[in-house]
Amino acid sequence: MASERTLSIIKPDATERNISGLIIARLEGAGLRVIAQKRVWWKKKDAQAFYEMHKGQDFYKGLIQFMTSGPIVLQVLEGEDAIARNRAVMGRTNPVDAEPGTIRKDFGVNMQRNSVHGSDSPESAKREIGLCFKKSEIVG
Ligand code: YYY
Ligand code: MG
Repeated sequence: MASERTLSIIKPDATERNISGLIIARLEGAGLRVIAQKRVWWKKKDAQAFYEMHKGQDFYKGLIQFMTSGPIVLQVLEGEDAIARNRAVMGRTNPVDAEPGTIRKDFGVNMQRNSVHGSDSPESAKREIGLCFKKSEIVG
């Protein structure tokens, strides 16, 4: 597998608890390199654009509300098999189901406040990176 890029987000429940650094250490420890990073506070339209594929789901409104409730950290991660590697170190969506040693198991609060986002495919990584970063902000 060649080197790949993926979009990572540290969510408001994690910035609120001041554990961004602990999460970044987990990502770096898994062999992922941060090649772009910024702290932002999303407006409703930013969250709606990012999560457009979930529109209509019962959790959508709560998700948009949560993702605009505080600062988040947007990151591009690079590494071998970065998309799957990031998903593996994140753990399953619901922290209760996440494997021991994963970010969501150790830091996630519940299904909504699950600390991190990671792209789920090469197509979504490309779309999400393009939504969140200009080319000049990515320094590989
Ligand atoms: O990719 P991942 O974040 O693991 O889960 P998705 O199914 O893409 O859902 C995105 C996001 O929505 C999830 O991280 C939390 C929230 N969510 C929720 O609050 N309740 C659900 N039943 C499903 C998802
Ligand atoms: Mg997803």
